[in-house]
Amino acid sequence: MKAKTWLAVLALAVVFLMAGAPARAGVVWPKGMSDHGYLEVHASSNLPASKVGNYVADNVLDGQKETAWAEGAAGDGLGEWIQFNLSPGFVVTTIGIWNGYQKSAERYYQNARVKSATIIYADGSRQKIYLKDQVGVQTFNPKPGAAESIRIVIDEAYPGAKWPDTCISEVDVYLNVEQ
Ligand SMILES: [Ca+2]
Repeated sequence: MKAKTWLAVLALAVVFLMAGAPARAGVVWPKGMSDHGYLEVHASSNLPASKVGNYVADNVLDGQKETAWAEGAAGDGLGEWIQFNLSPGFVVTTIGIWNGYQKSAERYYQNARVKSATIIYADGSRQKIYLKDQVGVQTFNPKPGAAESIRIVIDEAYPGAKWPDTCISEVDVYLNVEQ
């Protein structure tokens, strides 16, 4: 199948899925965008599930700030990362990060939050970002034409009052069709 035809099929599938089917794990429908593809997310580590929930990478794409990815390395998890692979023919236009575990104000401060991170693109280029220690979403402009994948590496963390685990509740990866 020719690339153009394939893209048309993908676009139709996206429209169909948006029309009625519920979002499934690993797929994100960025809020307010009309052209978007699929995303797959995985991480370098995650905290094992507890009695109250799990902390897997998919939690950053479920649209709920009450669930989070928590890295599973020792300490604040510096050097741990979460990576998004996106469908061919799409580029990332905006990245929104819901820092920390935003289930509640208490949970937010009990766990560590990202203070700074490095975004690593598929071509190996890097972008340093700094995050505020606050709830809600913080948006960043990726490098123009960012395609294939983005990896967010934790460089520094705001320490948690109770647990050292660094958390991210949601990542809104806005996609657009590659021009
Ligand atoms: Ca979530």
